[in-house]
Amino acid sequence: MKSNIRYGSRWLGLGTAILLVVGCSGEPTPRVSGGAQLTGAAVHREHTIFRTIPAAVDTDLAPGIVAVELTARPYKFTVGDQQVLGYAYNGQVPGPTLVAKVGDTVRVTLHNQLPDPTTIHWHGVNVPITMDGVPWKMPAVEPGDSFVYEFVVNQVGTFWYHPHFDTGKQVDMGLYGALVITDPTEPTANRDEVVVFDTWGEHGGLPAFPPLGEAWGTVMEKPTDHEVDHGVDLRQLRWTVNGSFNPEMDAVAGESVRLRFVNASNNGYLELSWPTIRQIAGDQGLLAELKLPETLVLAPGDRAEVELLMGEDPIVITTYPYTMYGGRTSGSPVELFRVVPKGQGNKPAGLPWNFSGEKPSEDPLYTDLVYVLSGSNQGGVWMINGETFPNITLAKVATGSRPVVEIRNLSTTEHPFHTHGMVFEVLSHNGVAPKVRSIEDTINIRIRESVRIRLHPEEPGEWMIHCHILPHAHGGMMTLLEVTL
Ligand SMILES: [Cu+2]
Repeated sequence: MKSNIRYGSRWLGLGTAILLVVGCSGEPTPRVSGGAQLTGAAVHREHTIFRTIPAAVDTDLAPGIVAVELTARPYKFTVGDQQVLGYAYNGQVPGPTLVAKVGDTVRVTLHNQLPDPTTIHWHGVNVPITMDGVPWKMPAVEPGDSFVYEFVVNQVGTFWYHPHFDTGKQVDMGLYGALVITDPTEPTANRDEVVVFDTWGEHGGLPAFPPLGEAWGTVMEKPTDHEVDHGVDLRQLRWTVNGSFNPEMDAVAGESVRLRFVNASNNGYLELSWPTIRQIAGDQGLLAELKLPETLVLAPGDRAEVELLMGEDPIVITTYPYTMYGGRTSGSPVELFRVVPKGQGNKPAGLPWNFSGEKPSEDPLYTDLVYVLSGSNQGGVWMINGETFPNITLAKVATGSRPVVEIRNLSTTEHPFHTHGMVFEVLSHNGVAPKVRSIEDTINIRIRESVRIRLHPEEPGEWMIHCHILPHAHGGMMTLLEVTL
């Protein structure tokens, strides 16, 4: 049986389909009551029903091929009680979840019905350079045109896709979705859900998007990034969970729930908190061992997977106020969503994940490349090694080499450092090596922090390396690294 069919049936129940019809009509999301008597929430709000993101339909029945059509077009939808005009893939925000098995060929036909050129970048997935969605290697897809992205997936985990053309605007307007690559030998949780977080402004009633009838351009032309970046005071950010505020997911006491988190915000950080976080995976699939962190920081672009072991008590997922300007700030944790079990039963045991237990590689104590991050909000110029994209020095590394890179953050904000086309192993943060081997494609560099990584270049091409705070990327914090044959 094809994986997408199996997952499709579990991820797209009838109840969800009905909900989506309601959502598409522009009516506010139906609400559920009953949250008031539950304990544990730092801030009580009325709850909406958790929306399972519909999986993309695989139009090719051949085994080993996942063929999907994605149409990007302007779309009216609701965020909370507010109707907005954004962009969407296949008329849904987040876009459909693409599900493939490791080893599958993924073929995505993108139809551009936007007024702007666009592309799709496969964040965290090693694809050929011509499939990476960066417009200087391949022309962007013009309005009215189509393009076929095709690549074989050899990694396992939770990835995401989004445009890499006018990225800050197009992602902000709703163009993003998850790509889940499964391993058939993994244990199966009773419920497996993608959870995509995004931020929306709440600043003096200003909508994150222009009200219906107003062109987006009128907002873009304003001299500040206030609306575009969802505001300056990032503590006020409101987070949507699969497009809804404060949803409630149901579960069954005695069962396990696997959650696949994606932070799709342009610039919002999450510091997730709930009793007993059981983190099983990061950017690049299973961790080397189960992690039980007190909190879980998700920088823009980051992914993580956790397992919830449901007893009879609800689990309330909150976030501490965390900003790029140095991390956690004052204020109580805010509820993002909750998982409420039905029935009776004890917490099950954790699933038998095949953790490798691998130790980190030894730091060879030489450095092949240094990236110094600098810049400031004053003028919005952000640099890597004193250069702003596209006026950069092209560094080169060889396919199959394992160059050591040191990233030093001399600016006054944190930066999620993201590599295209290759993953990397984390060697150390400020000289401290991780306990176990850690493979990533996006890593948060804190203020004044020095992080050493070892790149794994395997695919030739000129690859982007950039900050995933999208206003920083637009402000110049991008460079290219050429992987030579
Ligand atoms: Cu940055």
